[in-house]
Amino acid sequence: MGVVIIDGSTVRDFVSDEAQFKKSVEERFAAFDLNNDGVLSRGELRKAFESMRLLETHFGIDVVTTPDQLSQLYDSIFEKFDCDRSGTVDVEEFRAEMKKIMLAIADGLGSCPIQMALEDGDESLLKKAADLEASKSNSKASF
Ligand SMILES: [Ca+2]
Repeated sequence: MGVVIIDGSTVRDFVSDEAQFKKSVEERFAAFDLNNDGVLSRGELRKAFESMRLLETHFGIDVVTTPDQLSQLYDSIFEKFDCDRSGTVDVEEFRAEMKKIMLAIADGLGSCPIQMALEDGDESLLKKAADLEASKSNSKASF
C-alpha cells in the first residue's frame, strides 16, 4: 500500500508516449480478457472497470449507487467502447476509448494534483502514468 501523486500532465505525458501507452493498454487488455478469446465481453469490461477504479476518478461515482444504476452505467460504458456494435470490444476499440478517458481524466485533474492510494499489485493505467513520471524525475535528479 502506498500513495502516488498525479496531475493532468502526468496522465497526458503517459498517453502521449504512444509506444508506452500501447504496451500498457495491451497488457491490461490481455489481463481483462479472462477467457482469452481476444475480445472483451460485457462482463469482462465491467470487471475491468471495477478493477481500474475508473468509476471513481472519471465518472465521479463515490457514493452508494443502486445495482440498477450501476448496470445502466456499465451498459452505457460498453456501448461507448463497442464502436462497431459487434457486441464485443477488441483491443483497438479498447485502446481508442481508454485514450479518450485518460485524456478526459487529465483535463479534469488540470494542474491540481491528486493523491491516489495504491493497493499492493496495483497495475492500473493511472499507476503506470505515475510510474512513468517517477522514472523521469528520477533520471532528471540523478543527471
Ligand atoms: Ca474475452
